[in-house]
This record gives sequence, C-alpha cells and structure tokens, in this order.
Amino acid sequence: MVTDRTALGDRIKRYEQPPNIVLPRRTYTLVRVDGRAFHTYLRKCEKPFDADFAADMDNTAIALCKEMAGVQFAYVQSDEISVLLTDFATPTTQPWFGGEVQKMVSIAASTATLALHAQRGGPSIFDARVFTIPDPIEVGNYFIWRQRDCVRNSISSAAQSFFSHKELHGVSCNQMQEKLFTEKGVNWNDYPSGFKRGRLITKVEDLETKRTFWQSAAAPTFTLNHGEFLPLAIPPMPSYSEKPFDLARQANIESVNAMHRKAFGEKVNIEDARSHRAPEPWKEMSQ
Ligand SMILES: Nc1nc2c(ncn2[C@@H]2O[C@H](COP(=O)(O)OP(=O)(O)OP(=O)(O)O)[C@@H](O)[C@H]2O)c(=O)[nH]1
Ligand SMILES: [Mg+2]
Repeated sequence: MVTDRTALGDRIKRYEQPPNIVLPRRTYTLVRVDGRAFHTYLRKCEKPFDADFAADMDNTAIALCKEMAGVQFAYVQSDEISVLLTDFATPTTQPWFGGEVQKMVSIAASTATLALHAQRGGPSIFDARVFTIPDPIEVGNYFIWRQRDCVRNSISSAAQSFFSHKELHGVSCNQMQEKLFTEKGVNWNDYPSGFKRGRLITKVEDLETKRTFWQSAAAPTFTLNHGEFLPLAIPPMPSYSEKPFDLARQANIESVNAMHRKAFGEKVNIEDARSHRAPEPWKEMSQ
C-alpha cells in the first residue's frame, strides 16, 4: 500500500510541475505588487494625495524588503510597489525562493496585503507579478517607465480633484497642468516631491551603531546619467574579464554608499507630513 501511495503522490505531483515556473539565475528580478480596486478601497481618502496612505504604502514596501532576499531597493508610487532583487552578489548567493514564480508572487501579494491591512484594515488586497530583465540599462528603463506613470497619474489626480470628468475629457497631461495653474492657481510643482515622483526604499546604515534599516525617501527624477541614483543603485553584473567577484562586490558596496548619499541628499520626505510616524534615525541621517 505504501508503494501505491508513493506512486499516486508522484503521479499527482507531475500535474503540479508544469505551471511551477522557475526564473533564470544570475539576472535582475523585478517584483511588482499593485492594490486591487484601490480606487474603491481609497474612496474616503484625501484627494488627490493622502499622506497617511502614502506612509502606509512605504511601510508595506519596507515589509516586502524585509521578507525578500537580495533586495537592492524598492520604488513606491500610487498603489504599487516595485522591488529589485539580484542573486549574483557572490558565487553562492541564492535567489529568493529559488526563483519559484508561484512562491514569489503568492508570498509577495500576501505579505503586502497583510502589511497594509495591519495598518489600515479593510480589503487591502494586492496582486503581484514577477519577471526578470537581463540588462541593467533596461532595469533602469523599467524604473523610468514606472516613474513616468507616477508623474502622469499625479498630474491627472491633481486635476481630477479640481475639475469634473467632463471638463478633463480629451485634455492632455500638459494641458491639465496648465489648466490647474491658470484656472485654479494650483501649481502641480508645489506638491510634495514624494507625491509627484514617488518614493524610494533603500537600506541605510547608522554610521555610529552600524545598524542597518530600510528607509523611505522622496525619489529623485530617474535618469540613466552617470552618477545619478539608478546607475549607482543597480548593481553591476560581475564579469570574467574586468571584475572578479571581490571587485564587483566592492564596486557594489561603493555604489550603494553613494546611492544613499544621493537618496538622502533629497530631503523632501513623505514622513514630513506624518512626523510621528518617522523612524527616528531618519532625522539624524538626513541632516
Ligand atoms: N484618494 C486617493 N486615492 C488614491 C491615492 N493613491 C492612489 N489612489 C487610488 O488608487 C488608484 C490606483 O490606480 P489603479 O491601480 O490603476 O486602479 P485600481 O482601482 O487599484 O484597480 P486595479 O489595480 O486594476 O485593481 C487610483 O486610481 C486612485 O483612485 C491617494 O493618495 N488618494
Ligand atoms: Mg491598483
């Protein structure tokens, strides 16, 4: 009977295998969670931007960063969070859940759901997707794409809080900005940076205690220019010819340090709106 049961188990497990996709190793992995029907979930929130919700999303992103392995940084905008993971820091670095797609998406979605629910209650359900991008330049372009979406949505949310759906029909993003300014005296540029361009979650080290922690800061405008945040924060892929592992690792440590200087040079922070929620070290680090 035991052999029968084993045979049955083996047979049934073969049905589970085909959809159990495993991501390729030694590449860049993006995980994005997005709030399901948050238009409805947030209908009682402040419009166009709710500082409490933004701080809760930042804390949700921090919960994701703590749960995942190989996190480089996360980017938060509106009701979505993108996390960049790598698995090539050392020759023996393992990917999160061995790169098993079903594990990654289900744990990412449930971690985000639970983290936001713990803060605000309600049906804070997230969906999740995961994929790899083999080229660091394209990884940079991914974040530029998400930030463009953030800017577009931010302008249109601001406009929607002053004009009716009908008044905005067929109006472009640039025209919305102009309309806000000329007809309502509202300059979109005056909104806090974290609402216009999103926020970054990066790992910061307290220089005195050497304690590390995840921290949110307003994102700079993303570009692929040398010395800017994305080229510094997206770690280089180690290669045979120029960068043996130790060198690549050192280069990465330096990039991350520079990245933190860059991120924390930008002081406008969503936490300004909720100083009671600001983790204490943030204030010290940013001065
Ligand atoms: N009031 C308010 N709403 C917000 C804020 N941030 C995001 N939202 C809402 O969240 C929605 C996010 O957009 P989507 O993700 O495209 O829409 P969704 O309703 O979540 O629908 P699906 O993601 O397709 O399930 C926006 O349309 C806004 O309605 C905020 O700060 N204040
Ligand atoms: Mg959504």
